[in-house]
Amino acid sequence: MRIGIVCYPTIGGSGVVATELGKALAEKGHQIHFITYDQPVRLSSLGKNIFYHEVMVSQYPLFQYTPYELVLTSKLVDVVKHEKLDVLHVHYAIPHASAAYMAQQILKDQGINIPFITTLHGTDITLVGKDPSFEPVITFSINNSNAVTTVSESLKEDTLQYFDVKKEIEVIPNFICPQRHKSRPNSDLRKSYAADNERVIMHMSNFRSVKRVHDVVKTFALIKEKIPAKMVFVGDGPDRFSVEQMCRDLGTCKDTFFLGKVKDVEEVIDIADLFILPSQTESFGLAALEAMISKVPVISTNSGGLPEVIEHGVSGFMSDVGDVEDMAKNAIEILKSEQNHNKFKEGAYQQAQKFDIKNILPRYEELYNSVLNT
Ligand code: GMT
Repeated sequence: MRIGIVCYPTIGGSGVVATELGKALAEKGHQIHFITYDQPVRLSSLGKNIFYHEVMVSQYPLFQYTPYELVLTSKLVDVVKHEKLDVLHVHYAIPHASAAYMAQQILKDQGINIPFITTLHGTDITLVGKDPSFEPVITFSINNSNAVTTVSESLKEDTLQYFDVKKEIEVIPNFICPQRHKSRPNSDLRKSYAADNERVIMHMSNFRSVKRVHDVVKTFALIKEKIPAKMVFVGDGPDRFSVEQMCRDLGTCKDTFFLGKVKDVEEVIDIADLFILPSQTESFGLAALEAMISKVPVISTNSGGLPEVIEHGVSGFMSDVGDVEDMAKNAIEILKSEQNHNKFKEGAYQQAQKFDIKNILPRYEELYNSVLNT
């Protein structure tokens, strides 16, 4: 099959999922065309069956806001026509689904039929999508997609709650590529942050307010009262400055490291003993899954799709949003003994196996086939 994949090329989860999906499909012999404004971060090198088409947006003095969606649409028309694509798969509704719809209509006028699938990832629905200024376009493009998927049951429910969706939604959960996350303990790296008797607690995110990164700082301060530990933050974003400020205020700075953005998360996640994800909401929580496959138990909230990913009491624990005391208590429970820690590490790993890409890939292939046959 010749498949066009549209996604954000940035470090965020939707771009990672789209890129890893494309790479796995290419390995199975499908021809994959990534169409986006920059080379996706996880597409470090192009391999067999993989092609990348850059959407180049020019600046004109007339435009205060450059119309990216129109340039993307024209690119989609061009790539579908000349690379003879069978199907388009767009990740994140805004603005990819409406661009795909418009490309579909333009191509129809030229006698070319191209179905498109929209995968909803989370903030396109829960944060951005329900902004009334986007609502009519999102509703329309979801309803006019040839197929729609969400990455969790929870996101499906949110989509049905916030939008007047008539289209059937299939839940296809996010996945992990175990090969990529094969354990490669880097004791030198670990030693540069923590002594042998100290635990390494990690948080990784885009530091947006939905991630509640300040709760990580508060939770760590409570853990630190009971257990020798170091805190490692991975990622960057709008809240980083105030998070660093809070560490200074709470006096946890000397035990805290901010690594900034890391492209290949598996290279750092291995050094963690515990992962914290205290999000306000999380449609899925790919970062938690990436921790779990590296045998790192997870402390998180019980919001959104997280209960579909984390098995409470087995791969970690979930608490109510903002309940930092409970999160700290749970962290201490996991780390209280080597034996207990090992039990949770194994539980995390076993739970993550359920999301092995080998179980998920065929579901996307079936979906592509189903839209081709309608
Ligand atoms: O806002 C973000 O966290 C980024 C966003 C994205 O598009 O990269 O993440 C969303 O999609 C991920 C991949 O499906 C999910 O694992 C994240 O849970 C989801 N983020 C939220 O729902 C907040």
